[in-house]
Amino acid sequence: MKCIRTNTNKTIAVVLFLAILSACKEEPTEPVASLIQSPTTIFPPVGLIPLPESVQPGIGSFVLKRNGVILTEPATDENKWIASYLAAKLNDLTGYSVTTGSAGTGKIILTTTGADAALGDEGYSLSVTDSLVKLTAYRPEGLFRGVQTIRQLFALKTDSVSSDTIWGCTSVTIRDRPRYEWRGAMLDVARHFFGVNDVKRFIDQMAYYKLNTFHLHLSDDQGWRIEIQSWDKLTAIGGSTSVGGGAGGFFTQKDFAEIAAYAQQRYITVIPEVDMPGHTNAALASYAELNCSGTAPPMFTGIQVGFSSLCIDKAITYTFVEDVVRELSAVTPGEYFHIGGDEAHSTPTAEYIRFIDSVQSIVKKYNKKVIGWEEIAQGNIASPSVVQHWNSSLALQGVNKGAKVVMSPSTKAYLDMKYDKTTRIGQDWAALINVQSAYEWDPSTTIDGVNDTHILGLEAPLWTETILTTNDIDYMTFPRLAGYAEIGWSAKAGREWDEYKYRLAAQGPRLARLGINFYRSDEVPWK
Ligand code: TNX
Repeated sequence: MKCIRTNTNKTIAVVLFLAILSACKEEPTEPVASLIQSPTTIFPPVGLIPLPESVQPGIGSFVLKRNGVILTEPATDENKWIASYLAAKLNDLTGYSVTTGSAGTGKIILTTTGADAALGDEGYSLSVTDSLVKLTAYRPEGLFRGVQTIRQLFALKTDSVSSDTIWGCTSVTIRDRPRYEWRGAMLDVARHFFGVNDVKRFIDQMAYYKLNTFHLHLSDDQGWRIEIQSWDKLTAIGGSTSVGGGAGGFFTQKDFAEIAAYAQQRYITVIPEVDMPGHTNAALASYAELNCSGTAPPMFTGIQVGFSSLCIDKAITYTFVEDVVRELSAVTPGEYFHIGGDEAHSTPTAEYIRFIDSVQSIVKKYNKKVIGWEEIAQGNIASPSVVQHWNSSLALQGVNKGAKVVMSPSTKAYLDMKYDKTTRIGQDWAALINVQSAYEWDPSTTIDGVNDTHILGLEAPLWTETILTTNDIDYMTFPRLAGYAEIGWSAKAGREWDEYKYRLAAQGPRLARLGINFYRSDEVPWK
C-alpha cells in the first residue's frame, strides 16, 4: 500500500480518520470486514495530535498484554529510561504491569539501531502489527517523540460477549518528523508563583504533544522568582508577594536545576527569562541602589505594565545584570537566555538600545544565545539572536539584522486570552481566542516578509495575572495547546479545522484520564 502524505492535503487526514473509524464500526463494510479476525481486536479511532507526516493503516490489531515487556536496542541508559517512561505511562493508562527488559520476548521494541538518518533528531517511524509495536528513531529524542504517539494509539475496547476490557491499537505504519524545530510554551511564575511540582506537571503535558521548548518567565513587576545568591533580597523582598497581594514564592537554584533536568530528560529545553529593563519593579523594590532616584518603590500587586525601568546609566545596573546572568546561566543547560525587553515604556528609546546592546554582550560572555521579545530588534542584535514576535512587526526588523523569529502572536497564541466573553478567568486585550481561532493560523503567514527561512517555530505563552491554580492553568492551556503543538509539528497543507476537531474530540477522554481540567468548548464534538 502506498504511503499517504499530509501534503496531499485534507485527503490524508480524512482517509486516516475514516480508515481507523471504519475499523471500529460494529458492522464494517468491505474490504475492512474481511481483514478483522475477531471483535476483540477492534479498537476505537484514535485521532492523533499532532498529525504525523505519513500514516498507512494496516491489517488487524495489536493487543497489549497485562505483563507486556518493552525492549530497547541498544540497551543504553538513555534508551532504557525512555522504555521505563513508556511503561509507566502505559501502566497509568491501563492499570497493567508492563515492564522493561533488554532481552526476551518483548512485544514493544524501541530501537535506534540502523535507523535512517533522514529521520533527524526528533523523527521516528512506527510499525504496529498483530504481534509487534516497533518504534525506530535515529536519536533517542526521536524515540521519546514516537513514544507519545504510542501513548495516543492505545485505546480501550470492551468485549461485547465477556465484558472484559482490553487495551490495544489498530495496526498502522507511521513515519513522522516535525515541521519546526522550536515548539514551545511559556509559564509566567512571576504574576502568580507555581512550585516545582506544578511546573513539572506542565512539562509532562507539553511532552505529550511533542513540544520541546519550555520558557519560564521568572521575573516581573510583581515578583522575582529565582534565587540569585549575590543579591539575596531579590527573593526575600521581590519574591514575597504576587498579583492581588497574596503569597509569593521563588525557586532556589537547586529547584531550577531540578526543573531543567526534568525537562531535559523529556527532551524539552528550559529557557529562563529575566525581563528587563522594564517589568522590573520587584527588583527595584528589593534594592534602592538599582533605582535612578536611589529610593526603592513598594512591591506592586496590580496588573498594569510599562511603568518600571532599571536605571540605564548606573554602573551598578550592569553589575546586577551580570551577576544574574552568570548565576542563572550556570544552572541552565540550554543554550538560550531570555532577556525580556518588552513594554519598556518608561525607558527612553536611546537608553533602551544602549541597554539591550550591553546585556547582549553580557549574555554572550556567559556563552548563551540571546532571545528577547521583538522590541529588542531595536537594538544592535544579530545572528544567532532570536526575537519573539507578540504584537508588532518589529520582528521583521530583527530578521533584517539577521535574527531568527519565534512566533507568539497575541491574537492567536496567547493562552491567557479568554475563549469567549463568558470565560471566568483570563484577559481579552488582544482577542477572544476560541479553540478554532487558536488552530487557524500559521507562523509563515503571520508577518509580511517573515517566512519559514526566518522562523524557528512557535510558542504559546501563559501569563498568570488571573491564573491562580493548576486547575486554572489546565483550563486556559487545554485544549488550545494541542492545536499549537500541531501547528508546530505537522505540515501546513494537511491542517483543516473541520478535520482536526474530530481528532481533538477523540483527545477528550485522554485529557480527562490525564487529570487535565480542559475547557469543553462546544466547538468540538467531544466524545
Ligand atoms: C503583555 S506579551 C505582556 C505581559 C502581560 C500580558 C498579558 C508581553 C511581552 N508582555 O507582560 O502579562 O500582556 O496578556
